[in-house]
Amino acid sequence: MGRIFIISNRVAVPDPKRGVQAGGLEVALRSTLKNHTSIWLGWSGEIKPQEQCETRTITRGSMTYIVSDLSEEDYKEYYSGFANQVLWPILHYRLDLAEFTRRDLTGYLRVNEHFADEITKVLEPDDIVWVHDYHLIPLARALRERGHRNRIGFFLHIPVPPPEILTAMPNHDRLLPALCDYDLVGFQTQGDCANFARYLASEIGIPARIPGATRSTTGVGNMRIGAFPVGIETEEFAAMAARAQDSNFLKRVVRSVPGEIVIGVDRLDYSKGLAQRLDAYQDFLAANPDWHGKVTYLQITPKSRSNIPEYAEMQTLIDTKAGHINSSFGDVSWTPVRYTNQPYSRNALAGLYRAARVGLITPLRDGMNLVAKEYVAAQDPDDPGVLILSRFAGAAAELEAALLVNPYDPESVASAIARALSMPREERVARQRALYASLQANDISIWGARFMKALTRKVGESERVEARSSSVSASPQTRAR
Ligand code: GDG
Repeated sequence: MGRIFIISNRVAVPDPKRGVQAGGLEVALRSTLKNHTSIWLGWSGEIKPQEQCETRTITRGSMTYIVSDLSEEDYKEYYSGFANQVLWPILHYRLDLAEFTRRDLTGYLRVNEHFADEITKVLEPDDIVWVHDYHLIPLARALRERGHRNRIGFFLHIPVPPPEILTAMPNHDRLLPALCDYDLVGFQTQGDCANFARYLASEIGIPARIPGATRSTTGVGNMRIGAFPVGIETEEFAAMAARAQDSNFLKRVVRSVPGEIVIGVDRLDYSKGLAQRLDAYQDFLAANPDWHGKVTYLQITPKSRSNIPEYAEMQTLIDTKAGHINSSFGDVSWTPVRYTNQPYSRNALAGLYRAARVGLITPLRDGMNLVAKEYVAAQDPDDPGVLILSRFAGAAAELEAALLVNPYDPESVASAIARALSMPREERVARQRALYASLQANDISIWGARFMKALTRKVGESERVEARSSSVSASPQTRAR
């Protein structure tokens, strides 16, 4: 096997001197990449005037980073526009929030072509390419058009809605069939695979079977699809949480909170269901006066994408709701909600999860949701907290022993909060055991290896299913493989 190319929208080059640490994806891929020469390529995170944009190569140990700056126009059209105002809402089932323009789609395709040009400068025939997430859907097609016949895989970190929603995306037929130029397309859950398989069948005429089990794949045209649910570094995270208990920061927080802690940690994003969650907590307080003064809800919500209008509006809405709960229910000695936009260190988060009796993770839709998994890993096995999890998070498929709730139904979430807070220790311990076992069964250390194995596996002829429509195999390279 040649070198491994990882391609993702953002590339955070670790720089210990400036305190830039490895990003989430880099931690996830660490064990996969450690025995290989690897090249990571994507956006530098910098926006510059067009004439000053450049591509730089930086080496750190066995990893080479190739990062490109984006122009103001690229950033607006590719990143803020098509990726975050069309693909993000639609793939999270929010057609109502999508704002499509042809100009943004053109910018999105242009930046993908640019990344393909940069890859072409350094790609060798036996290199393996692994592309990440919704920013880069057409990248394999752009590479095939440049003559590359390498193995190319794609992993989508966010959900796939049913075809009834996908087909409402203007120009979906220009974009989504390009996924067929990958050798392997991985999703978070079997539900996502099934939705995509239905799209292929109804829109492109590929009779796709749905993979029989998570981690198995199925042949679709010249590519394969499969579910590869992302995990976390379970034992390392558990150890970090146990250590963090003794930190001065944590002791100070715990001392300052009267009674039990309910915790939520989410980027400020409409997919996370924060407004509905605050409504549910308000319903809980209204229905359970005995808990007044004895429970505090800590919501840690670092800001994201603040330049997009929906995000700025949401910030005002959440501020207002949190303030309203505090003024309606709180008093001088008790603040029912502590809501902050401050980011915290991973250590601090681990300690806070462990100190919280309830993890309240209720996205309206989420590809996976790693916070739910981190909350479970952080618990004391002898006296664990209770995870309340949205049934619409990808993680719910694995974390069945959580209290699964419908985030659109605030009264039922309120009842789950009351139930979690008074759950007997034996039930908490039994649920925690089951949850922790499911984390161990799907630890992040094997995620990348599992994907790579499926990507590099030789596919038997019998597994190939020919497409009815020629649009799938638009590039001759794809058909020839
Ligand atoms: C996308 C998909 C999928 C949060 N606040 C702080 C902080 N975090 C960390 C959490 C967790 C990560 O950020 C968030 O991951 P999630 O999975 O919960 O959500 P997204 O950011 O939306 O991620 C998602 C994921 O990709 C992976 O495939 O699970 O469905 O939407 O690790 O701990 N970390 C630090 N300070 C904070 O304040 N250090």
